Amino acid sequence: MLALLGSCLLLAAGAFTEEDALGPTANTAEQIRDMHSKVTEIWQELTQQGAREGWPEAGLHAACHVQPSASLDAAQPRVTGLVLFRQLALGAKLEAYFDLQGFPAEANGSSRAIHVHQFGDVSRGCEATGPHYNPLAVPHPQHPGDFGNFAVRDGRLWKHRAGLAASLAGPHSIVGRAVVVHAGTDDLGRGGDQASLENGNAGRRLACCVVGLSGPEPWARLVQEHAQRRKRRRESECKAT
Ligand SMILES: [Cu+2]
Ligand SMILES: [Zn+2]
Repeated sequence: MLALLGSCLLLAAGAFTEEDALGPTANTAEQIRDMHSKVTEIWQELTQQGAREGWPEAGLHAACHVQPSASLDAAQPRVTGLVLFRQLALGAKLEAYFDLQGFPAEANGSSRAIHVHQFGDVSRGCEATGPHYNPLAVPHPQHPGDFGNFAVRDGRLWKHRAGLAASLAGPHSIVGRAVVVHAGTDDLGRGGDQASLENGNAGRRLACCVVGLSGPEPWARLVQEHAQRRKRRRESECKAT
């Protein structure tokens, strides 16, 4: 593979000299782009092959321990909790559990946006996590970590989502990046302004965390907890009707 990479670079270098001999370097930019995409392809193949071979049988897992933003003022709710991820195979869609509390009681029925942001730096509050993670330079809400809106009930938000575009491996892995919980609702790119196409006008960053690989235990525990919670909710709804 490395030999292939080397010969690829030599080929591209050869193309430059030829071009220079011909005079103007009109095609140089195109060739650089071409070489870049070839090298990226080889690198992706190499890393993905490694990831496939080392893939755990129970799937790859990650955990993100959500903490209130360090830069929040006292009037803002202090949201804490857990976001867990599972990916069963390389290239498979991601699944996630969102389990957050600390929203104000009057927030019932409101929707909060959650996204993956570029940097896993929460040292200066959630602002340090930068913009939405956007490896393909596309508009919002097509970013891999645009998880959308989540309903709050009794100060709590808990939800299982499947079919997410983000990945825990490969060149566009979200591991080491941040999950950010917003105070507002994501307008999903329909806000009619520039910010809508960058971040969905989702408002203040209430809380955030850094995605880190984990074992399968936290996921298994949360699956059980959620099943019990769903059962309790059903029972209380049955009693109420
Ligand atoms: Cu965000
Ligand atoms: Zn986005």
